[in-house]
Amino acid sequence: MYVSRFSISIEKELLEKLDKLTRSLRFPNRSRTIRYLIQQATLQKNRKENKEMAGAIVLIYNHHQRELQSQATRLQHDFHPLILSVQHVHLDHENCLETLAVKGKADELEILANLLISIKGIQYGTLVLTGSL
Ligand code: NI
Repeated sequence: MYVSRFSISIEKELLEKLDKLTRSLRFPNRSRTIRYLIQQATLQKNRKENKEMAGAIVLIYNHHQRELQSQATRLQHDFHPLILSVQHVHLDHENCLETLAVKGKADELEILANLLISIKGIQYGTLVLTGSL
């Protein structure tokens, strides 16, 4: 990948903030932090503009909860075009961790995630959108 160099002018306070951020993110240099900030801003913009995105829905639940698994499976079938894969891990005797790799319009992914997360008995759920396509 071709890398460009450029110089920027910013206030001293802002530069201190950039360095503080670089340290707290444990990035090796300012360039890495600026690259990260551009990626985050682009991600937010793409999400707002309902672009095609990829990511994961992560759920934790107790599999003894009645109806939960059949409800979750029904929903996953209803939204099957958005779901690329499902990984189910038995965390311990009761708890399961399910990770759905998803791809689709940001709004649709959000609807699917919220429907899954709001199923009675889901202890934890989150949607992570990492890239746009
Ligand atoms: Ni399980």
